Amino acid sequence: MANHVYELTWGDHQLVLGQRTCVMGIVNITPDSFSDGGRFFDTRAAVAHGLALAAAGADVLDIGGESTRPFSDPVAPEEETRRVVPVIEALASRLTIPISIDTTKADVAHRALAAGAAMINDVSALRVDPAMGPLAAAAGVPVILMHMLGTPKTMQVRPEYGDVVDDVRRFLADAIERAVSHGIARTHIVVDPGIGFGKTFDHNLLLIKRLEALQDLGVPLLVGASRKAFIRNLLKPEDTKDIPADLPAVETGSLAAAVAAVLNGAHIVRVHDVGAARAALTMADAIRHAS
Ligand code: PMM
Repeated sequence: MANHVYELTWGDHQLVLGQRTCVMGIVNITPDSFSDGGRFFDTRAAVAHGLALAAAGADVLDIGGESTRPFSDPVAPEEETRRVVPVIEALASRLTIPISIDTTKADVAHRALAAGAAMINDVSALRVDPAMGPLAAAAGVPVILMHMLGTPKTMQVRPEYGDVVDDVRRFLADAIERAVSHGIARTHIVVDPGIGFGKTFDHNLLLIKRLEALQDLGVPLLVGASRKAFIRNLLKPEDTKDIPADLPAVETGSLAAAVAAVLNGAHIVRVHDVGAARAALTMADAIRHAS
C-alpha cells in the first residue's frame, strides 16, 4: 500500500508526494464548466473561491479558463488569458501554495506563469502546442501530462482500447520521454490517466482499480475523478438523464473514487470540495501508513 515518495522541488516551492496526499483544488473560470455550472465566471468570485479552497487545506490550486467537458469547443487564447490572468495575479499575491495553470496553449501558460502560476497542467500532454514543452523546460516548472483519446470535441465518441490500462500506460511513458526530450527535468513531471477523457464508464473504473500499474513509470500520479459523469451516471436514479454535479451524493461518490485512487497509488487528487477531500484522505493516509 506504500506509494513511492517523490520530492517536487522548484523555485520557492516543495511538494513531498506519496506520504500525505496532495490535494489540488479546482478553480474553473468558464461559463460552461459541467462541475460548477459557471458560477465562478467572474474574477472576484473565482478569487474568493480559490482563497476558500486554500483555507480548506488545498496544497495546490488549478486555475482553468477553457472547459474540457465532452463536446466543448475550444476558446481563443486571448479570451482564456483574459479569464485566468487576473485570478492568478490576485491569488498568487495572497497565497504561498503553488498555483497551476490548466491549459494546452503555450501563450496562455506563458502569461499565467508571468502572473504568478508555478505549474503547468496540460491535458494534451504537450501535443496541442509545440511551444509548450520548450516553455515548461525554460521556466523550470513542474508539468502535469494527462492521457486523452482524441480531443474534448471527439473524445467521448465510442472510445476504444486494446487494454485501457496498458494503452494509457504506454501513452504516458511516451509523454514522459517527449517531455524529457524538450528539456523538462524528469523530477518535474507528474502523469495523469485522464479520468473521463475518452473513456467509457468501465474504462474509468478500471483505470482507478488498476492504477498501481502506472507506479513504475517512475513519476508521481495525479487522478481527477471529482464530480465526473461516470460518478453521476452510477448514482443517478434510473429514469433520470443526469444529476447536478454538486449534489451531496455526487460529492460522496467523488470522495470514494479519490480514496480508491490514493489506496492504489495516486499522489495528487484534483477535487472540487477540498475540505471534504482533506478529511477523507487524512483518514485514508492514516490507514495507508498504519504499522
Ligand atoms: N479534468 C478536467 C480538467 N482538467 N486536468 C487534469 N490533469 N486531470 C483531470 O482529470 C482534469 C484536468 C475536467 O474536469 P473539471 O471541468 O471538473 O475541471
